[in-house]
Amino acid sequence: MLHEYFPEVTKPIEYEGPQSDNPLAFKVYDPQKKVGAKTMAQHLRFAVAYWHTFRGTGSDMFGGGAFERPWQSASDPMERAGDTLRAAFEFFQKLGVDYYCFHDRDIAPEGSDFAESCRNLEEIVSQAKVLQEETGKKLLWGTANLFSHPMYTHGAGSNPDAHVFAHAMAQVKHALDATAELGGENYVFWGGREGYETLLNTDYRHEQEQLARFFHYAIDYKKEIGFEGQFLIEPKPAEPAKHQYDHDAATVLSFLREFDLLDHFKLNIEANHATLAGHTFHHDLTVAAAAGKLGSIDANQGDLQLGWDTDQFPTNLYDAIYAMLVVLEQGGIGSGGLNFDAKARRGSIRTIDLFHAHIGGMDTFAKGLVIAHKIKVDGKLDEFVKDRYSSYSSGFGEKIMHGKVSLEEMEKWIGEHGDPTPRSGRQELLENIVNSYIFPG
Ligand code: XUL
Ligand code: CO
Repeated sequence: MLHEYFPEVTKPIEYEGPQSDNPLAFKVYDPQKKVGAKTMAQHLRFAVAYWHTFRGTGSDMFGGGAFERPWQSASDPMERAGDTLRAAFEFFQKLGVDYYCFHDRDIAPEGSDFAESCRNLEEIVSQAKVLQEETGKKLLWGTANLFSHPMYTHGAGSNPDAHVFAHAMAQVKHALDATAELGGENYVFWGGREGYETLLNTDYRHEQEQLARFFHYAIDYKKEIGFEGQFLIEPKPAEPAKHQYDHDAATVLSFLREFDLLDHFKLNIEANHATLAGHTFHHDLTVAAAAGKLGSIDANQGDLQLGWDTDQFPTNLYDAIYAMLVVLEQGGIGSGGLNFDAKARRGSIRTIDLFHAHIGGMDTFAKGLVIAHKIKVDGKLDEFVKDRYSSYSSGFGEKIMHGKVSLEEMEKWIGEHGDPTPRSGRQELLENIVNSYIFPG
């Protein structure tokens, strides 16, 4: 009999509905329930983040690990990695989540040299493959950790030392192999330390060109091995670097366009990264989607009082509604999903807390989906926006949009029609309309 890591959860978490007071049940998320043409599970494609949930220790900058995880107790690193993997698959099954995401160094330990690290990864990947086949669980995305090792202190692809660049590329090669081997549906690049601390030692243009080269090499290798997954870049403005190159969705899109990379990438938008950049989650999702490039979501939330990446589990219903409005508007999240890049708080030391955290995030997004779908079906908001721009859809406005009107003609038009009448943006009315879908009734 295999060791059980979550004995407190005696049966898989199930939907019991809003009246249930069972903390180990979903109140809204009902995987097979249809919302429009798809089930909730198909819309939401939830994923568990391996690093926080199974490798997180609760450490912060004022103190080391606070969690004692039974799967992390073996003294041999490979035995520990195997135990962690089994704990992870028990968790996925009990929680009823179909997907997970990992960094290479989350699932397999660093060896004494690069070759040993690669062997460790291959060994754990072969174990993961068996567990995926046994359980039907799938890999949403893999990635390489190119930020923890001290060699990456000054960046990976943007490192001033070509030796480090080559190491990072070799690591990406193996992480891509691992992701492909496990049927990963995407591969993520989060530029952990791709940025700078001071411009006094930095050739900004050179680092941008290096980074572009790094991505082009990755694309070439993707083709070479026939990996079909979607490449994603995850923007973040700062932390750990003072200034990160993938600042926000708009910056990444502009970088991709400049370096002829746009066709090969979509974006993985993380809520807490968007707010760190001084935007709302809704904003960065909208910017990505408007370019046809919203590929996946790291679902979490920050803390207004704390100015850093707190990676909390998402409980904010408005954020979830707005996110799902963007997703529904673009016809779904495609091969992406909602990855809970979130950690239970340092004080939440019990393994059961990991269940409560995910259940809360899943119910929040399920509710967001249901409400966003209602808003879409009713069409009031869409109609309002359409009407707001209707002056561009015919006559003089349509000609303007086609670039067919000279400035002289515009001046003449003003002469004939007088000054425009100001119109209300009706924000409060629209906010009340959103609330009307939330209020019970
Ligand atoms: C860091 C972060 C990463 C990426 C994957 O802030 O979000 O965990 O999601 O490297
Ligand atoms: Co993330």
